[in-house]
Amino acid sequence: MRLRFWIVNVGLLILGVLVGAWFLSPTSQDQVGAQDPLRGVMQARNLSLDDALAALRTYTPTGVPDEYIMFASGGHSGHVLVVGLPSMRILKVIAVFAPESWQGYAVGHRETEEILKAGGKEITWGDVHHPALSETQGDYDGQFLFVNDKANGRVAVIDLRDFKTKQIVKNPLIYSNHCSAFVTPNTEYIAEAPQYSMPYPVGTYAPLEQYKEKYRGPITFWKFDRTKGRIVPEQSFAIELPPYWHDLCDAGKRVSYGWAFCNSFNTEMAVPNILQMKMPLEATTARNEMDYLHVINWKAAEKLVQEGKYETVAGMKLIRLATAVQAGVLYLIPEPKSPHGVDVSPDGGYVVVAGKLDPHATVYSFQKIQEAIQKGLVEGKDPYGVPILKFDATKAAQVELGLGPLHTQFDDKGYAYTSLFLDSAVVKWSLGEPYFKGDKAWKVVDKVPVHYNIGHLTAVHGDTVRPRGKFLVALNKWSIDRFAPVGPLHPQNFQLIDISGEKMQRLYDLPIPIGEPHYAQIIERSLLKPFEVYPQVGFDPIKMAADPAHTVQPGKERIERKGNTVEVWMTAIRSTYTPDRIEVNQGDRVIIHLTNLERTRDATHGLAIAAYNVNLSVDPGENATVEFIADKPGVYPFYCTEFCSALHLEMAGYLLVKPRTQAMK
Ligand code: CUK
Ligand code: CUA
Repeated sequence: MRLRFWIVNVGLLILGVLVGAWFLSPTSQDQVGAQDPLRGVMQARNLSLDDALAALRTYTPTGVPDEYIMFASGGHSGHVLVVGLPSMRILKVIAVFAPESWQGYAVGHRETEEILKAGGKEITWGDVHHPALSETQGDYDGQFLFVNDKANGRVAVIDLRDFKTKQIVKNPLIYSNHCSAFVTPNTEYIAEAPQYSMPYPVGTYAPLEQYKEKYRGPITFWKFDRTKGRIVPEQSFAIELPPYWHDLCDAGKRVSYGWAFCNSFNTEMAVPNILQMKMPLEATTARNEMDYLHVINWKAAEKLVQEGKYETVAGMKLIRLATAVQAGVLYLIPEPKSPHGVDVSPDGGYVVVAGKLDPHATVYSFQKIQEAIQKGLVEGKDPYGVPILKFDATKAAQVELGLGPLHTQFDDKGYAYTSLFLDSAVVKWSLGEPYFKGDKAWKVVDKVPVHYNIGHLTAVHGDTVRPRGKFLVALNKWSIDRFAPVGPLHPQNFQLIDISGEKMQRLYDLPIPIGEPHYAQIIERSLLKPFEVYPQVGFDPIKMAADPAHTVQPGKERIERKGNTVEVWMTAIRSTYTPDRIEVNQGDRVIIHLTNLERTRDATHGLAIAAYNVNLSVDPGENATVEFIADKPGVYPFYCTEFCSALHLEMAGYLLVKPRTQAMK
């Protein structure tokens, strides 16, 4: 009985397995698809198991928000990109240094045009390299984002309650910043140092023959007022640095709080002269075997300013080089030539410097740096009298990583990840104590190819005191053959990499078709608390408060004339402008205050007056003001640029500008 039971059952089991295997074996695609839809799709689309797993790890169903948000520099588009992870969906482009018509940024809108003008001359583009999220105790707090404009020496403040630019400051001392924006651990300051040293203040002339005497590379610490959400230039200060070309900085954290580390190149102080010297700058700036890491005690510098030990140059408090050296604010340490990238480990104990022309990462120990300072372990002074600490006395390790190491990020397990530009790869390696001990420390453990020419890389909270691991994005300069061809100007390529396991796994390629991103930062989405609509009708996004003086209440819409100024008090609600007819005389100054009365999410209205180069984007509850001189006579329709309702095409009106001759009558 029992034997028969077993024979029958085992027989049935074997039959079942055979039948199952027959069904699942690759026959026609339709058959497979019917039996196992996943395998059917994989076969139809020629996907490997790894491809399918990558898709499953990144796919995010509709209505499900991403877990992480990446703020990426938009390079020379002048904008910032907002991308959700792991889906890699682009969520927003934040206009910063260039007019942007979708957001109505600096195209007629009075306040944003003012922001963009900061710096005097009208400049309509910028070159964003490094976004920096505001930090509290060394970790992102989700309140503000700062970005630099490498081209013009500017820094911008973005408020993450509405993802809009609030302020742009122009540095009076420098052009072409690069070491920026970097925040200190409590966002006390936003650092900004120049790429290319020059005579200061901006506008000062000195021939290149006087480079060593007249050129300098001051680093500025912009004071940030969190409650106002603004940089306060009057409370900011700068420290004069030698005329090297400053690359990047990172603020010390935890044990190294109060310090900043900036690397530099062209310590040769070479100046361009290719026609006569027959030598390009790329050769003349790479002659020295070593360049200098700058070690800056910004807390001590702050104290010097409080004691009044500064001069004011073009409105900026400036600590002279000699004062800084005397007060122990500034030291140099040799670093392998032409470095790029400096990154402080999460515990603040190590400073990692990569060398474009050196296959190693050089790691300095903060503790050893402090000991070298205390014991006076110096190997001399640079031509400006800055003490140079001994390389061997400050070095913790040199780790051979591969060709063209640039930037480093960290995870939650004690590993560092460095981009290799020439190898087109990301390399994962272990830090030393307290993370790893003995022969487990300072070891390369994994390497993954990326496509191609990676610059920066960024991991989740990867440059903070508390990296989260999980994901890393490689910001690749070239995409070459990764996407369908779209002409000779190719997109850049963001590659999402899973770093949660021992081995890194590439998951997704995102083409970036705007500007050239440099750095990015990834924050947990739960830390961001943006408005869904503005908190009340009549909200001014620049003041981040209600603006009763310019709010137009429904029923109070009107047009007022005072001399040659015509002031229009207008409301917008689906699908009507009130008033919808504006009649002025040629030469009148026209001011339009527009209040969007909507309280519904996403009910944004536009206002396009194309003849006057105006387009507003007014979000629910927002107030906006437009001002222009009606110098062109004629009849100009205006309309709403956001498809806001079924009758959106009816949301329109006419601006009539009576010619001067007729207006006289
Ligand atoms: S930089 Cu572009 S790859 Cu301006 Cu931070 Cu290194
Ligand atoms: Cu309002 Cu379309």
